[in-house]
Amino acid sequence: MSKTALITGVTGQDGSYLSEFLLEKGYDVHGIIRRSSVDFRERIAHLEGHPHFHLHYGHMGDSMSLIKVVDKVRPDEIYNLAAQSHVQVSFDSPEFTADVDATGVLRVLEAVRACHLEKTCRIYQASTSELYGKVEEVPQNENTPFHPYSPYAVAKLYGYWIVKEYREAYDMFCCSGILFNHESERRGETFVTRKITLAVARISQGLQDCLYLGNLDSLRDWGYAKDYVECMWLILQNDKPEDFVIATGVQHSVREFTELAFRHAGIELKFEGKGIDEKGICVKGPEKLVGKTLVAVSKDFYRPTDVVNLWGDPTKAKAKLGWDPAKTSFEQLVKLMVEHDIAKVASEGAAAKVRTNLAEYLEKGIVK
Ligand code: NAP
Ligand code: F7E
Repeated sequence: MSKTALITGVTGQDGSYLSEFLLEKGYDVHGIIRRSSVDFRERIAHLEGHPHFHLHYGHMGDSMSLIKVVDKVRPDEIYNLAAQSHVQVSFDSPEFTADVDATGVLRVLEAVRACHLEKTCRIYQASTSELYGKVEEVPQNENTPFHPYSPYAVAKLYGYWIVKEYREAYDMFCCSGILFNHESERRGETFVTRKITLAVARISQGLQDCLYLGNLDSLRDWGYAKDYVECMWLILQNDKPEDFVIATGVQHSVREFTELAFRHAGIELKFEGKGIDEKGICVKGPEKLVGKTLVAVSKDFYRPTDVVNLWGDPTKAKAKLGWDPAKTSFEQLVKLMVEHDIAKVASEGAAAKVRTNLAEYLEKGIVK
C-alpha cells in the first residue's frame, strides 16, 4: 500500500523538492495551496497532472480549511512547511507572521486531532536555526539554548514548543527539524544567496550595474535544499519522534558567498572599506567591468536585530538517520545556483531586469 502525504507550503522551495522526492518514493502526494490573483505555482508546474499529485485550497490562518483537507486526505504523514519565511519581512508583518508561523502550527496539530488521526498520522514541523538567534554557543546542536532574535524566530519558537507539547501530552508522532539555511536554484529571489546569484548573472550580462547588500559579515551554514528534504522524510521514518538539527557543519560569510559567486562568472572582486562604506570592486574580468564597483552596502538591508553566527552540528542526524551532510559542498551549491541563473537571465533578457528591480523594492518594503 502506498503512503499518503500532505504538504503545507507545497509551492515553496522545499515543498516542491519534497513533492518530487515523495512521488519518487511512490507516495500519493497532496499539497495545500492558497488562493492568489496571480499564478505562483511555477515551482510545481511540472508536477501538475501527475496521477499521484493533488492540490487543495487552504490557508494556515483558516482552521476550517485545514480540518477539511486533513479529513478528506487522511494522510499518513504531514509536512508542515507553510510559513511567512522571510526574516526581514517579519519585522514589517509581525502579527501575520505569528498567525501563520506560530498559531498555524497549532491549527495543523488540532486538525489532526479533530479528524482522530493522532495515533496514525506523523507530523514534521519545519523549524529553523533562527531559534538560536543571538547565539549562545557555536556550533549549535539539539541542546544549544534558544535565543530567538526576530518576530519570525519568536513565532517559530512557539511552533517548536507546541509540537513538543503535543508529542508529550497526546503521545503524537510529531517532530521538528531544526534546519539551517538551505538554498537552491528555486530559492526565493529576496534571500541573500539567490539575490547574489541573480545579480551576478545580470551584471555579467550588462543588465545591472551594482548589487546592494546589507551585513556582509553575517555567517551562515548553507546547504542544498534538495539534500535537506530527504532529511524531513528520514525524521518521520525514525523509530521514535525526535527533533534533529540539519546542517552541513561548514560556515561561510555573505562576503565569501558573494566573492565565489562572482568568480564562477569569471569576475574577481576585491573588497575595500568597512561597514556601510565597504565596496566590492572588479579587479579581473570583462574589460568593461574592471575597476567598477559591483557590490556596495545599503542600510536598507540591515535588520533591526540580525542573527550573525549560525553554524550547525549535524552529528545526531548523521548517526541516527544515516544522513550525509556533505553530499553537496558549498562550492558546488554556489556553482549550480550561478550557472542556473546565468542561463535563466540569458533566456529572459530585459525582462530579468524588471523582475529583479521588483524583488529589490519588495525587500526594501517599498511599494511602487
Ligand atoms: P518558502 O519558499 O518561502 O515557501 C513558503 C511556503 O509557505 C509557500 O508555499 C507559501 O505559499 C506557503 N505559505 C505562506 N503563508 C501561507 C499561508 N498563510 N497559508 C498557506 N500557505 C502559506 O519557504 P521554504 O524556503 O520552502 O521553507 C519551507 C519551510 O521551512 C518554512 O516554514 C520556513 O520557515 C522553514 N525553513 C526554511 C529554511 C530555509 O533555509 N529555506 C530554513 C529553516 C526553516 P505561497 O507560494 O502562496 O506564498
Ligand atoms: O539572510 C544577511 C542577512 O534572508 C541571511 C530563511 O529561509 O534561513 C533564512 O533566513 C543573512 C542575514 O536568510 C542581505 O542580514 C546581507 O544575516 O538569506 P537571508 P535568513 O535570514 O538566514 C533561516 C534558517 C530561515 O528559517 C528563514 O526562513 O544575510 N544579508 N545582505 C542579507 N539578507 C538578505 N535577504 N538580503 C540582503 O541584501
